[in-house]
Amino acid sequence: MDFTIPENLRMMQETIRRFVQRDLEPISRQVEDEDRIPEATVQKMRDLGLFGLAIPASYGGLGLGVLSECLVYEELSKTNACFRSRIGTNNGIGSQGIVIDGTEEQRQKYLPRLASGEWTACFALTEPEAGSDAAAIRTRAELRGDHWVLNGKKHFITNGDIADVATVFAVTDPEKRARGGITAFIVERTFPGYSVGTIERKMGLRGNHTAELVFEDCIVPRENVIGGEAMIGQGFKTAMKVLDRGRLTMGASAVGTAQKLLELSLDYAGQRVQFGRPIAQFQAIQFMLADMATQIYAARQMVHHAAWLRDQRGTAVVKEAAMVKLFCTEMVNRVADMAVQIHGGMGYMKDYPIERFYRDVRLTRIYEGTSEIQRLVIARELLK
Ligand code: COS
Repeated sequence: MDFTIPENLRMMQETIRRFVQRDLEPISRQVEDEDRIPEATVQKMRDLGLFGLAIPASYGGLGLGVLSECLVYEELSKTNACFRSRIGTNNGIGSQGIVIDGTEEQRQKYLPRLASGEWTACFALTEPEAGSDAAAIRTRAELRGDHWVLNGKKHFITNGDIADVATVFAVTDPEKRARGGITAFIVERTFPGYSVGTIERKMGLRGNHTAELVFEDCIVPRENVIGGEAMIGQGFKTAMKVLDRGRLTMGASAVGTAQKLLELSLDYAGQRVQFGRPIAQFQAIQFMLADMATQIYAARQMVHHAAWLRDQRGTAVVKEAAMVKLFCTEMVNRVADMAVQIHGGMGYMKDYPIERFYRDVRLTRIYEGTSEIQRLVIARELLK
């Protein structure tokens, strides 16, 4: 066994680390206050190729393997979560349907624009009546002549307000649903009948928005079924495959954020004096630091191994990906809680980044599949 991270990946990690320290972290507070990322920063992210990390090089992306991508997300998650979220849908759920199941024409048409960051993608599965039970979606698609007509509403769509193109899941056969009755479509913002609804107000992740998408007799060309005519009815499987991949990068992000919280806590505990000594000298604080570090270590090894396994196999690692999402996101929530505790009253104040991390990490146990759904997926795999 060799656990060494190859030199080229370490260099890439170093580049992202510097970018986070120089360009992102200094504005993380401003982004939180203004609830938007400055366009100049988005441009720097484009210039670094961050929008195309996971898009194959033949379509203009960096074509990174999953392990490399995880290393990038680990670094990128040591600052305000909105930066990762901004590029996340182009690399992950917004584009991977096209990467995994798209036709050659679809890949050539859409992926280069997403890889460059010229266009933003989003993933429109969730609906008011269908969250964890994704097969219960109601958005309908009907074939009329040479185009599909979509009607329905999606919500909680990350980057939905700014997306130029959406991967939309709709029911094409209500009898079959998840087994042959849900189809994935590529829907451009400019297609007639497509509109952005309410921009939702959330607990955290300021600087990155989630929105409703509304389809009212939305006209979608026949050629925009992901994977072409042969894939009509196969959209549920496409969604599942896309989510499997995202669970690994989600785990990596949790590790990065947890590492940052540990570093902030170590600094604070070394400086904060109570009872005449830095609080780091008290065993109560030391035990929390030790627990944080131990859990991060375990989570990081898990992410790296599962990502490596995925790169080796070239196909989904369903059980391991769900385990990674479950363990790492639960871990970062425990770490964030301890970080607040170590910082005491300061951890609760807006002047410190701790409270922002605490709010932002709460979402990781919910989106892209709740912890309960991960357990369900793991158990099903075990019992197969
Ligand atoms: N990869 C490929 N195909 C998969 C798959 C996967 N990981 N998981 C399921 N499928 C296939 C199944 O094999 C089945 O097809 P066949 O009958 O041809 O074998 C079909 O999809 C239906 O699967 P299943 O019976 O498991 O569907 P369920 O309705 O029971 O739902 C869960 C399964 C709960 C796993 C699914 O609804 C889910 O993932 N929910 C969470 C959704 C989510 O993460 N939402 C977050 C918001 S989107 S960012």
